[in-house]
Amino acid sequence: MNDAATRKLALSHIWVAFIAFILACFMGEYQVLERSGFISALDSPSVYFASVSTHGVLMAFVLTTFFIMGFGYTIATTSLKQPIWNIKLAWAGFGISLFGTVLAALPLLGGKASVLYTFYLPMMAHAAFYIGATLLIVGSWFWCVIMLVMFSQWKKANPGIPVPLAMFATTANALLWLWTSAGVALEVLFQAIPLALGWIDTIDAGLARTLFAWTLHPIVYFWLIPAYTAFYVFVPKQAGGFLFSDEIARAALIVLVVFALPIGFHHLYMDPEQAKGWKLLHGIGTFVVAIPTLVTGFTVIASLEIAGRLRGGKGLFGWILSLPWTNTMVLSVILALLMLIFGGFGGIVNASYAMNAMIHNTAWVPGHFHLIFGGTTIIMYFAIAYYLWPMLAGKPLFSNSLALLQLWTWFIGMSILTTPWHVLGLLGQPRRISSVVYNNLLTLAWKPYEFMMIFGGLILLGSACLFIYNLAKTQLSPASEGFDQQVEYAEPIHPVTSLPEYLNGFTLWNKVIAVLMVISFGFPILQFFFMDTFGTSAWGY
Ligand code: HAS
Ligand code: CU
Repeated sequence: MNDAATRKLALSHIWVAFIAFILACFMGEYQVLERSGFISALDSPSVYFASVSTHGVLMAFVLTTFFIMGFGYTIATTSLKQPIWNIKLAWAGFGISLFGTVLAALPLLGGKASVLYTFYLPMMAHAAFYIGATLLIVGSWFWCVIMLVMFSQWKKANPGIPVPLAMFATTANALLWLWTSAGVALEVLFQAIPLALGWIDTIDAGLARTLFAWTLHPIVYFWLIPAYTAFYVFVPKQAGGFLFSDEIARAALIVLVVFALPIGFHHLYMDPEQAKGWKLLHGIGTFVVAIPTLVTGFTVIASLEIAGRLRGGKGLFGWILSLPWTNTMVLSVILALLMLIFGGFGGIVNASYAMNAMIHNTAWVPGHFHLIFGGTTIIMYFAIAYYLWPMLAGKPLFSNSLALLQLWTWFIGMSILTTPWHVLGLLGQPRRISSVVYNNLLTLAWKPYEFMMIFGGLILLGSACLFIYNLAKTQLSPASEGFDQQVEYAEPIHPVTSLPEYLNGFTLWNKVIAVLMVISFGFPILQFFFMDTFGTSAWGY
């Protein structure tokens, strides 16, 4: 495995990620309880919104960013077989992101930033929240730079040789993140912080929502790419087979990165500040971005089939049974794909312009993203952690059977939590509300689903505790003599010896992204500077 310095760096990042995660899980369970109205002592909109804002920020920004950075450092050093380029810079990035997280957490926990993780302006939080969030992002840019430098240095030193797929995927994600975070950075620097500090009196809320939409879609793929990386570079090997195609994997990652960016208006279908032609354009792009996910699903299932057949599986579906279901990586991918079917289906409904009106701002939307993010994506973060922990901590995993139980309970809990949300959305229950008790016939129909949610949340909380327990026990167990496990990368069934430059680098794709961004966001942003618009003053804190 990589050197001790990298292991410490990666472990520190990933521990921050999982501490944020477990805290947010407790908040989640409180939220379903409060929202249901079953325990009147818990009723408190102000505590609810403080909690749900902290939960969202911890899960969507802190867990993801720190996990992705830690995972990236591990991938870079093990796949390129090189130490971190400039480890001091990496620690500086860690420190800045951690400081930003703590700074943002203070107003969040104090109820001074109850603006949810999307913090739509003109709702106002304490300036420390925006400054903290900005620092979290700035720290992560250090990581992006390190990934890009290591990628290019390796390419220069190994001309004509394909960059290892794992590093290709990680660099794709670093590049995606630089492009993605620019939208929200502009919003926060030029609108939120000046407004919060009283430097300006009003902002344009339409412009703020447009800039946030720039970030809001690609950020979900920033979260997702580590899961896809594991699908491609760990799963086939762990299942006992080969990757179906290295080239298809690269092509899927490229389409994912390029088309993730210019399509954010599917979050603004119901907003008035953008015209319908632009929404249609972004809508079409949204359907294009679903394709690499379908391709990824295909490649992973094909790789699993190769493994299943190599293990002696016969018949149309017999190979599924012969997969090693007790391998945490293999079990996770199966459960992740199952959740992806329904989470992705919900995404397609959301993306369909007319159907969006049916579910927008209802409980359906948290149903969609808890299933596809909390389900598909996070279960792969667990799988990655279980796989890497022995190598990072230098000790075997405390308990594989506990890990399997944890993965199954996460899957069951997430299914029980999100199915009612989808139904409730269709029954008209709004999202972002602290109480569902309106005392009429409509809300009576919601009751059984509220029960299910509490139950699903409890299972998830138990599962999350098991996860942390297993990792902590592994790390705290006495060092094992001679334990030396290495990260093993899957081989493609047809080895790649050379690749065209467009499948081995990002220069061309950067240019394509720049053109697409100008087309899809140029006029929609510039219009705010040509139009007479009404400024909005801050509202809330
Ligand atoms: Fe989404 C809202 C559209 C994917 C996250 N999404 C959200 C929000 C979040 C989020 C956080 O168009 C809420 C934002 C907010 O707070 O306002 N989403 C999509 C589409 C996709 C999609 C089209 N979303 C994601 C992913 C996320 C994520 C991934 C996080 C990681 N989403 C939307 C839209 C909205 C939205 C609208 C706005 C809604 C509104 O009105 O507010 C696609 O990428 C999905 C493509 C996936 C598929 C599924 C393919 C299935 C496969 C599985 C095959 C497996 C088999 C089983 C056959 C089409 C590949 C094998 C079995 C074995 C045993 C081996
Ligand atoms: Cu989106």
